Amino acid sequence: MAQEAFPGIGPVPFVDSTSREPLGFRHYRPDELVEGRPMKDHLRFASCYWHTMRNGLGDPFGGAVAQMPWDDGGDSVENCLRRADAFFEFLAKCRIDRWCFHDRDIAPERATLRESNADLDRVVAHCAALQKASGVKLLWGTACLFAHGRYVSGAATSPRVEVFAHAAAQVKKALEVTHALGGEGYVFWGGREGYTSLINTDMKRERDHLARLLHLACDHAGAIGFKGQFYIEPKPREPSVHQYDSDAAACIAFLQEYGLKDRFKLNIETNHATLAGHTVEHEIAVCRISGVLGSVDANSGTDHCGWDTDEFPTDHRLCAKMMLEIMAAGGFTTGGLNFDAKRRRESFEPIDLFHAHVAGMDAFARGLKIAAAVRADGRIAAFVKERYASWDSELGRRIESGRATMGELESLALDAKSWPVSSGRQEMLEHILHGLM
Ligand code: XUL
Ligand code: CO
Repeated sequence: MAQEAFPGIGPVPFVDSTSREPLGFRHYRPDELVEGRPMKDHLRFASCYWHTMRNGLGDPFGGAVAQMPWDDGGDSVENCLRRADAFFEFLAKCRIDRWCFHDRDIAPERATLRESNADLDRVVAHCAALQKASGVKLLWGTACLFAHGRYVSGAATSPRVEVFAHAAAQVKKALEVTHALGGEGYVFWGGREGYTSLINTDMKRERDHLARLLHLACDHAGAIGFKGQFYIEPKPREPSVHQYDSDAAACIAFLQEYGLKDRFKLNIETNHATLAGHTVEHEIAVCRISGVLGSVDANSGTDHCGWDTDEFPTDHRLCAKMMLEIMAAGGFTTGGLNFDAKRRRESFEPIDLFHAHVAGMDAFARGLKIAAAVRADGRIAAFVKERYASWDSELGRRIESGRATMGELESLALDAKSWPVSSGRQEMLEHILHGLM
């Protein structure tokens, strides 16, 4: 048997909710039923390869510090295979049964796409075997269309047609390997699809080209029989000053404008929502009402910082607010909670990977239980229903169904001297909500 990457650790135990053992699940119980559904099916946790295995925790001021004794730092396929072994060992010990990756996380970029594809195939075959042996599933795959220098001005939105061609070819292969691994979804995150200055940018052409790549991907999925869900992941800035997929509403409008809404849903990321000036609950709600909530990249940010810090979501109150919206949308089907999160630079020991994921998983488990309690309590939902009750009147129904005319409404309004408005009771509702947390 290969040498263990995490000797002396795990499987992470289930401990009492009052336990003082830090590396243990105080709330997460995979098979415990919440609203009749096992916790693990509500939460559908995934770990991402790029942060868990490939992030050395460097920052703009200093290099990698993460200790990864299983990784020799080279770009041989053998090193890639050892890394995959370490990752699947981590998943099993941490009780996570899904994962996500970019093509270039798991296998290196070579001089030509042909050579890169050949090495990717070797690593994918190994990952397929690891999946089979462990029962772990692929939540989604994607292509890295932002790291290589050819993508300096975007991939689908590059001013160079040759770069578009390369991006399309890379997506083709990434889709094929996602399909080969039984992926439940495929993500497009904008990467460098945006602009730094309008002065040198043909925005119409760039958006048209982005939509063209998405259509090509849909066509190819049909050709190879990939029935997984496509997702777009909104983010307003970073790395570009303006990203075309800036927030959920902008993405939905884009999908509608280009005839893509049937095939795509959204992958909402907490820290991207805050960068867009929204809460993550807002972004999930926007998806919910449009029927496009797909998946969630679960992380958190530092509100007063303005950078995508990709911190682990360890605050159960944030998780409860997210779970309330996710449950209101009917819960996940193909999607899940992917920890698109990295440890702080100072948390550089291998065991910190466990502490970080366990903290996030437990926060979501607790958040799930709180959300279920809020729904069972019912006072907040009842208040909101009552607040809009006048719309259930004959007049409300006539307006909502489009039967009322301006003239009819004017005749009701012209001589009115009082209006039955009532308090929104925000503080009372917050008191109820926080009391249940
Ligand atoms: C970048 C980001 C990506 C996507 C996948 O901010 O979130 O890691 O999730 O490309
Ligand atoms: Co993400």
